[in-house]
Amino acid sequence: MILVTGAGGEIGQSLIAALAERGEELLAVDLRPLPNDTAALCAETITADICSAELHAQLRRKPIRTIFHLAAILSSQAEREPELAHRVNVEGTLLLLQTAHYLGKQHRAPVLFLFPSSIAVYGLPSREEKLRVGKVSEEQFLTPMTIYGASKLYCELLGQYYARYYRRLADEVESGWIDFRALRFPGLLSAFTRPTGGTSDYAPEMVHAAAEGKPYDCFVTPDTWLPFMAMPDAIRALLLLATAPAERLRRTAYNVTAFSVSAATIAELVAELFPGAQIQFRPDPRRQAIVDTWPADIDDSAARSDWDWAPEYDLQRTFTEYLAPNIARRYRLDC
Ligand code: NAD
Ligand code: AKB
Repeated sequence: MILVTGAGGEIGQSLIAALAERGEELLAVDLRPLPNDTAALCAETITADICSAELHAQLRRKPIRTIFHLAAILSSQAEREPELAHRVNVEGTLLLLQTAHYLGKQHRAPVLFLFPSSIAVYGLPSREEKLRVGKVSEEQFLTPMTIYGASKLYCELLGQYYARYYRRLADEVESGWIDFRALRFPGLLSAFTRPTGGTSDYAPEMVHAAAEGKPYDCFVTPDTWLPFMAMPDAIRALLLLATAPAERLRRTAYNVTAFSVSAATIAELVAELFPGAQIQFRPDPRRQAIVDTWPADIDDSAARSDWDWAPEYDLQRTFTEYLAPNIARRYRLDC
């Protein structure tokens, strides 16, 4: 059985569709009830807080072998509610690692634990430095300025600690440990769902607003650069890492990306796709300050060499072959 937490979110809904297509038995957990079409693909759904003791007691009775732990408070919301973000992102992850270890011992086998981290773990000192350094590797600039970035970086280390600590104990090796694997995602673009609470959200928000014929005020400046990825590639990355042979993995947290693009270029591509698009740039200083500390691009060569990662959607394909047809279908447009 595979457990997906945060299953009703953007990644969760797409991941559940992909896992169900592979015939997996799925247990989905989210604070909110899942959309009906996602719930229908799961063997069981639980509506609960990831920090609830009752939930963990329930999970410990299930034959769970793999966990995709997606439940989190994203960056912009986390800056508004830092204590909530710490509780969900850090305490929720710690509780789930403890449950994973318990399950591993029960089943006398390692539990695979997939954790989506983020480019938010990086903290570039200034906008100038960000543009000067270009691609950032996994070991550079690990000085996040947000509670979200700090919580992601800490949970990567916590997962690594749990994996190593229990592996070191000889008796635990026989009775199971946690096989912890983390991905540092860039901003994601989904045609089927809309983001809430993140700071890379300006890109998908521009696309969805234009598709609905609504005006959009972009909260960063046109010359703001970030790495991005289409949702199908994000799901492929999670599934590829999940099935990669352990002996090939040299790290616990890997950068993955598809393309790096400015907000101005996204606005141009959106205007090509939806000629009536009304996009204005009205930067929000707080959100701009967050994005200015995130890298303009990341180096994902370790993922490419260790587990054959390569994105299928570059910037052009993302717009013409993924967003355009699927958004047209979603909003029943002619484009
Ligand atoms: P999302 O906000 O769409 O989904 C998160 C889900 O977690 C929501 O359905 C929410 O209801 C649930 N949740 C929140 N608090 C909870 C709690 N206390 N208990 C149980 N469930 C709770 O986010 P997403 O885009 O699907 O992201 C999933 C994961 O991927 C997150 O960990 C996020 O940090 C990470 N990530 C996302 C992106 C991105 O651009 N979407 C980029 C990097 C990393
Ligand atoms: C956010 O903006 O918080 C996320 C992320 C890049 O982690 N989309």
